[in-house]
Amino acid sequence: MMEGYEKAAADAEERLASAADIHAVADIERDLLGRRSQFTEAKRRLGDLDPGDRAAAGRRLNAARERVEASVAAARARLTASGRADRYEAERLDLTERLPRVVPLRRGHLHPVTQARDRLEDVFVGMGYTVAEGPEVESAWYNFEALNIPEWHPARGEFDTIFVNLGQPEEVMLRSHTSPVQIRVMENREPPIYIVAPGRTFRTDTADATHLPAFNQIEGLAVDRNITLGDLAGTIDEFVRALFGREVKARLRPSYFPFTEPSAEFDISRPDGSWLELGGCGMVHPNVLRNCGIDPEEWQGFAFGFGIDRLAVMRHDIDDIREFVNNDVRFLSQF
Ligand code: FA5
Repeated sequence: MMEGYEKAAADAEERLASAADIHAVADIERDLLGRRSQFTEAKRRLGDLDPGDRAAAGRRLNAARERVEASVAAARARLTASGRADRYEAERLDLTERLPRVVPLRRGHLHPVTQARDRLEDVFVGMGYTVAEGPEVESAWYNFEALNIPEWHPARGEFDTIFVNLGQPEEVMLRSHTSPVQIRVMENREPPIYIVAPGRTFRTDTADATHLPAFNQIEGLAVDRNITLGDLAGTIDEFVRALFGREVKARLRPSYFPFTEPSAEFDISRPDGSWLELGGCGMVHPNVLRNCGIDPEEWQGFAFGFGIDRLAVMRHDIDDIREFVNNDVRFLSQF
């Protein structure tokens, strides 16, 4: 009888270890310690033993019971802790945000035309110039008249101007070049003046490989004493070298602009040996200085204006200027 119970108590640990939940533990507990268990039966039978053997048998029985009780308590603790852990796991809310790893995050960058503009500003600032700005909508005075292009002048037609329906006919327009900024600066500042003025310009030009109806120019103006055409040529050489290195050459071709005298156009060499027209330049016309209240006997100046989009085309060896406004990220991300 005692041996049977002790054997059952010894097996209890194994049975409890494989119990799946606390209900199974309760069944085993009832089986081993309950009212109809072998333990209860053995306890009842203690009375049948000789009084001399009773105490020792009772101690053995208690020891076996204590072992079973300890194993039951341990199994219950294990199953309630893991049961709670399971429930927590099942009810867990994932509050962390995870981005799909298939599309890695990539940093964007400035548009190649903006990069060219920034670089140009840096080069000229390095040469002692400051950056000036003017409005994109201009009056006929700033866009034409003060620049020595009176109303009757044929050069007005050459600028293919986009007019704004405001005031007198052909009085207000989208600026067709950045040269009006020269006038605004000279009206407001005393020489010596060394400025560059980058910005958007507009013409009725049809878009093609080298033209856009909305494009960017950068204007340069230097007004000081004893300025010569040599200073202008040296400045152009210097900025072309700073921007492209020594391989690219610049050349001046005689030309005509009403606001400069003499005037020239300047080209830069392309890798295939051809030349690309980049802009116009010249010595500031005395009439322009006078229109701004500057005495041409005392002060001279040179000015230049060229296309930033054209320059970026050249810089990156691009075939078609329209690529810059298609906004195809596959194209733009290369620069
Ligand atoms: C002028 O606009 C003069 N204001 C430049 C100037 C300034 C001359 C100061 C003398 C003194 P022109 O129309 O040539 O000049 O334009 C200058 C440059 O702008 C061109 O050489 C070209 O690089 C760029 N450009 C002109 N039209 C377009 C266009 N539709 N698309 C892209 N670039 C253009």
